[in-house]
Amino acid sequence: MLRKPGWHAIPFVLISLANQGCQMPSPGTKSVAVSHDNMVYIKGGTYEMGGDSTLFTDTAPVHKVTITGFWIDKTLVTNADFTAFVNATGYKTTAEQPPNPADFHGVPEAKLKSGSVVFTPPNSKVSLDDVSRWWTYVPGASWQHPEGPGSDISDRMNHPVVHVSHDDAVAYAKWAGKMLPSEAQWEFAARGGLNQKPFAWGDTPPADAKKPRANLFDGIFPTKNTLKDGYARTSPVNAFPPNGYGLYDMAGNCWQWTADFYRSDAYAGHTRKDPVGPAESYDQDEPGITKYVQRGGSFLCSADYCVRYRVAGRGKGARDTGASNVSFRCISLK
Ligand SMILES: [Ca+2]
Repeated sequence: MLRKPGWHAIPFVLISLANQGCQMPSPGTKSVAVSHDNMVYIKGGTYEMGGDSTLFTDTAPVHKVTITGFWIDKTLVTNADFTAFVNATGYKTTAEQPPNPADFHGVPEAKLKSGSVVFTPPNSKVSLDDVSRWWTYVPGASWQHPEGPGSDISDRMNHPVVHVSHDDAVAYAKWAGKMLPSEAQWEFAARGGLNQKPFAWGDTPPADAKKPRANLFDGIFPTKNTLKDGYARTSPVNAFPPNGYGLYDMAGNCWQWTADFYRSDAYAGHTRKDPVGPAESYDQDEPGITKYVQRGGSFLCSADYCVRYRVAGRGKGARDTGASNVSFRCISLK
């Protein structure tokens, strides 16, 4: 019995320390010439965007969309890629910057420490309605220290960069001469040429596949991970089979930021050709927080909770908030 899809988005109250108001771009983020290395050209075409609204009401209606051809990264942006960006620019991510006390009235300044939220699995069964039972704000957690101080990325250079905010992803994309995909571009690429299939690889649910198709949460979320796919957290960006367009991790591993604002009814406003997101975001769960769409699901998605690794599934995240399962990939129009 499929449980009603849960939600991995992190409530504002939990990550308030990670929300730091308007971030000024770091100096020196001059673009490099765009390279098509590690990219695939997606020939333009028309497809049916959206999915089963009985599972996710925000994936309705299924509608025809025509996409102009574009280049897209084969893999998520890795720690090695992000290191090159930071070395070239001196960029500091949102999670590495101290919170502005002006944004946190009533919070003692001593508690305003930079950091990010980290998946911390509980030891015993918990209510799936309370995400604070498996998300912890960890001072010092950042892309370089994914589980906080004491952890590092030295043996994860080919894993996706994590703890990146939307601001961070946009800054990287600009430096690389690229951009973030729209939802419509992302889903067209993720479907890999298949029409209205539930998964990026076709019809077979991950649990029924002979070999793991993606880095998901195997077992009973969030306490019992059987590690059937071999990974409790992130995995190398090419560890699982690519989809029909040669793209890796279009399901699982890490959520992927897109360029589009989140609204549950966004598709009602889509144009037929190259649709973009709404003019402003609105999330009924947390009105007033600017949110962008994330796609693909992550290593925390399971069959009994948050099945948003389905190719039509949509996620959402506050603009200035990353997490230990949030990353991105880029596109280029030329
Ligand atoms: Ca896994």
